[in-house]
Amino acid sequence: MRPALILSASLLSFAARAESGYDAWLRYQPVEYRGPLPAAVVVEGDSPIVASARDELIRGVRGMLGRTLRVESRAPAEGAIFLRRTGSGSSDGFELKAQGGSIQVVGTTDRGVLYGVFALLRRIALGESLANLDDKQSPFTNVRWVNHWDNLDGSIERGYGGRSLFWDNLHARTDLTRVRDYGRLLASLGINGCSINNVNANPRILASDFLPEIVRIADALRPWGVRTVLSVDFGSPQTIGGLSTFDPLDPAVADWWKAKVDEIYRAIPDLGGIVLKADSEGRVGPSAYGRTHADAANVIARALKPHGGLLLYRGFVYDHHMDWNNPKNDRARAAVENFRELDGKFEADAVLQIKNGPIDFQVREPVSPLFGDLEKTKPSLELQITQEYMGQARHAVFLVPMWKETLDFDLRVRGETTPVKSLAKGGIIGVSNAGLDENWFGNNLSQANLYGFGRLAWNPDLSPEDIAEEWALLTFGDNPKVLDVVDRILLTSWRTYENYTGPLGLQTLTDITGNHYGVAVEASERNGWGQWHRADEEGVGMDRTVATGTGFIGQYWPEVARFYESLETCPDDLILFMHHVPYTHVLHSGKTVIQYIYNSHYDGAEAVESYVNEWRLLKGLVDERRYNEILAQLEYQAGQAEVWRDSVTNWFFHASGIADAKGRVGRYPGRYEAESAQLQGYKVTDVTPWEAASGGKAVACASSNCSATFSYAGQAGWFDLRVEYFDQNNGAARYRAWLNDQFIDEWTAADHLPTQKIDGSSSTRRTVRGLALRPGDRIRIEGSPDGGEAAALDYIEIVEQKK
Ligand code: GCV
Repeated sequence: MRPALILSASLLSFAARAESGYDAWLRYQPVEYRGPLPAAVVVEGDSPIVASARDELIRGVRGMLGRTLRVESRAPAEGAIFLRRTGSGSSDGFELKAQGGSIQVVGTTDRGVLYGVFALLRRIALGESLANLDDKQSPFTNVRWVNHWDNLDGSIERGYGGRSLFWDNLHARTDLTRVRDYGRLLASLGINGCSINNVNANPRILASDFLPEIVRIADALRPWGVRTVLSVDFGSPQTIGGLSTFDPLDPAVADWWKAKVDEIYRAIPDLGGIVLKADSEGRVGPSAYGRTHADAANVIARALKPHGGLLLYRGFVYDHHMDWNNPKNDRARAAVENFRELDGKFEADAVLQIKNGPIDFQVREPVSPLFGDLEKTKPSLELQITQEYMGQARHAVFLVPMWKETLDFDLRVRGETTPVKSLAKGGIIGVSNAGLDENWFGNNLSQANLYGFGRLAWNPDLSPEDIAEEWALLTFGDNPKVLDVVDRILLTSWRTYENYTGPLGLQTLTDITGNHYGVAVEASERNGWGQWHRADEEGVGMDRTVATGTGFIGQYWPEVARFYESLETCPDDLILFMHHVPYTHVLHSGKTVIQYIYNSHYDGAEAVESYVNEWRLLKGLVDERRYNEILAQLEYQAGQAEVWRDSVTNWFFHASGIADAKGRVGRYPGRYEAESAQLQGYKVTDVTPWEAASGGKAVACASSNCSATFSYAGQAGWFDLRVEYFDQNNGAARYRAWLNDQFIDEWTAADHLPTQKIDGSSSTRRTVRGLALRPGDRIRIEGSPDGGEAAALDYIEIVEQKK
């Protein structure tokens, strides 16, 4: 049974402060714990990490139990919590044991002690008894790192939670409090390394006069056992070192890397290592000199080796100028083709960092076959915590179920059980991109992804259900109603998002050459980037079979290859990733492909609508600020899900010419197009891509004030009014709504959506609830543009009010 939450008056102020989301899962809210607890803490050793462990223990116990542990230098007669390290073992494991009236927290390393303390505090927070405590844990891998794609100017590539924690204006931030607090969050999950700059690296990171900036950040992370890691540009020997070459086989280049790495280690002796993106997406690499990826990795790995540092070489290498017209071309094959031949040529301290799928963090991909292809090279698994193709923290998508599928996927290497997790011993690495937003990610629910990443990197055998439950309880308290709703949203959210953005292995149908956010079904086609789905009038999907397609499937071991090659066995979820089929092809589910595409989009949009309704039932049960923030996020998501639904289904209806058997696509009861309204000042404009706006058109205001008047033609009754408008990010247009002559609402379009255009990324919904409408009523929307923002409108929709 979970304990009831008791808020004591003295702790209320702490609770109120904590509810911005800043404390994430480390809220340490008061809990009722009836078991015995020693009154003192005795610490052996005085390293900064152990001091963090001691202070955290005191902080957590004080917050949750209202008691302040006494710090004693020797064992008191009545027992204590002992923090000590054995110094044996190379991993950061720990043991928690209740003994007599004492609790032993014993780590194999200082980090182990710290992780043991966090585990102890988590048990208290989860309401578990400490009476018979006997728990021994060691991490799955020694490399449990996060990568940040932070630029030195403070911007973040694919970051959705504010500007960089680390950098501003080409310097380390003056105030690094947030970095220290982030280190604490990471440590609470057992994450022990953090790369602090973008893999698209600014060479300046290696300039000697820049080193003090890195030192400051490393100093902030160190007390939490988080080792600093750097991303470097492979051309640095030339750009920073002044050499005439960066050829990895040139002895002067090898000497330069050695001297540079030595210099860094003199200042940061515990540097974790270096991440390298080379010959990818325009980055320079060994190909400039006809050298291999192994040559590139090894020259840096050899420099790192004497210091115990690792070189993480990114396996994300592909040609982004591929010929779309050649049906045999396939980006998915790139990783194996680039690295298979090099197996055995990498230094022992070079680790290949491989994304979970063969493309690029799409809503669904098969596992990268490269994991099963390396015998001598150590692979690590790269996952993306920041939700680049997954709704960019504007959509709630809990990624743990997806990661779990990757970790558990059986690659059948040599016909034997070989889950990916048994191969990824080189590490588990997550692209985090947390930022300065108070709740770190711009969305309270997105925190669950960092939490889940850390828990899985420590123990990939944990289940998504357990992780979701744990996170929900630590983050929102133990009200069963709250937990049920949060768990349900989290655990269904990936499928929901997939349903409306890219089912059946289509990949995320977004603007892949731009912001990777809004809907744009054809953006992936007819260009060299290779994220193709090849949908046309006849059918859809990439033929990756060995028999007739690109041969990608042949990169898997035979049992897996056979499974994907045959339409009989290929799972519905990946069918269009692996095969090109007619729209009338019948899936295992019994539905045709086209009907599945229609249904899944309606199911997805409906599911988000249900999240909103369920969340609204939690009013008063979740602190007000986070309740309102999450409600606003889910309501926005519900509007966007509808935009996606209509765009994708209309696009496929248009392409296939096959009607939706349920008659929904193209028919929108209660919808009134802006282009059909009585317009004053507003001009009708074509939207690109056409599917991103209802009817392919919107109205935009070219003067200082415009209006669109709609005449209501339905029955009398109570309704909600939804106004679909476009919130571009180059202004803050004002809108006002009137029912006949009565003013009913006003708002400003001042959200920060990733586009200046009138398109699927800016399309946004405003809901005015509870209007009594009569036939012939006039609804007038007035818009006043601002800056480049045109106060554009797509349509209004009048829907029966939900009971
Ligand atoms: C940091 C994708 C992203 C890029 C990213 C790249 C990578 O292509 O869109 O922003 O670059 O992956 O992982 O290197």
